Amino acid sequence: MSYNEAKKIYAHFGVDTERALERLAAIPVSMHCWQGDDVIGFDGSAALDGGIQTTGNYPGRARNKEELVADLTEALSLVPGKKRINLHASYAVKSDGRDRDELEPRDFDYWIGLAKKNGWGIDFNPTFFSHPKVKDGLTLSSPDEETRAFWVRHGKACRKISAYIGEKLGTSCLCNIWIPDGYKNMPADRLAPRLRLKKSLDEIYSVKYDEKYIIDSVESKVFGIGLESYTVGSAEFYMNYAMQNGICCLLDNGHFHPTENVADKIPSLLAFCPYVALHVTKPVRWDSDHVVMFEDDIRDVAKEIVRDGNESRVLIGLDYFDASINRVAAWALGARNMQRALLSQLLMPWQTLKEAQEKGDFTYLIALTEELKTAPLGDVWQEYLSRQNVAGAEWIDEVKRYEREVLAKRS
Ligand code: RNT
Ligand code: ZN
Repeated sequence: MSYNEAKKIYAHFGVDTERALERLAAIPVSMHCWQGDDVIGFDGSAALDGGIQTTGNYPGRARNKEELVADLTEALSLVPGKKRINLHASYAVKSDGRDRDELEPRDFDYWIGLAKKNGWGIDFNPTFFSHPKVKDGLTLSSPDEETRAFWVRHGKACRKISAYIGEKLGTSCLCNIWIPDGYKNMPADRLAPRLRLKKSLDEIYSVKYDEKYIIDSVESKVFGIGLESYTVGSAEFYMNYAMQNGICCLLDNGHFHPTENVADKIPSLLAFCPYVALHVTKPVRWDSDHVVMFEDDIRDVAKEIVRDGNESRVLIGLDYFDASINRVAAWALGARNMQRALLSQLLMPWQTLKEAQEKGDFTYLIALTEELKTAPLGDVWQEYLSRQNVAGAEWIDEVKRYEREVLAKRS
């Protein structure tokens, strides 16, 4: 079927495919740099810790910034739409031995230059893991004052860097705080670590920046590997902290109980805050960080972003790290699937469905929703890809070529 026929079918349901494609092209998706090197970074860490894990040993891991940037650029050439990249502080490009608490904005000039050249925005994350200053698994909630102060300095340095990035690129940089702090076994005190985290955050956020340059977020979690009994930065802790302090929550859909509906948290938060940030991932039984697939839960997330026109308030970032498949393919797959999910929901007649709900006509609501499930989404997707000059299903052949010519030569 051709795009023109698909367009007619959607028009029959009151959906304007041209408008959907226009909106889709304007929604930024932030591509996480850490899929390419198994979250190792450039600052000397040999292995990933903090209760998160990459599993698999597929050949071709990027071992330095040249390889990482080449792979990321290759992956992004296979992804349609508006792009941002998401960096961690551990990907600083500096030639001296300054530690993470002494990072400076100029350490990210390399990335800023690259983003400028390619028209990408940048988002940022302080790195509170894979570092000798993590003491007994704790950072901002540590009872050891020297440790806590080190990580507060790191958080402050990262916010300064984020504001600098936002200013240089003319698009506000999301600065997201996630810490691994927690306990493997049952703690004797669940309050004191949280009060210390609160104090640390107060110190980090005491410096005020313009929202034009930086948007701050905090990312909660249920548990990490080896930290199963207690997580200092729980959902309730951060939600209250964010509300009290005018910052935003970041929802990672791997960070909730498996039966929780993470999509439904988006409108709940939007009722109170200007922004909600996302780490989109595919959790399989736990926070396993599998590649995002075109599946119901991701379509539900996409639904909550576009259905009320909130695409400028929901900041979409990807967060997964699969080392068992070609990493460039992993990047492209997840980003394409996120876009595909957004398109699937942009092609729904939400106004009509909302009216049916208001009238209490749930029969019509269900009937129309079900009919649209088999509407020709694929033809509109193909049209989008060709307008964006991005490969269709043959993108995987390009990744295979890149694997043969570049990745395979690395070992
Ligand atoms: C960990 C969090 C966090 C990290 C990245 C690397 O559970 O999801 O966002 O995955 O920052
Ligand atoms: Zn995350």
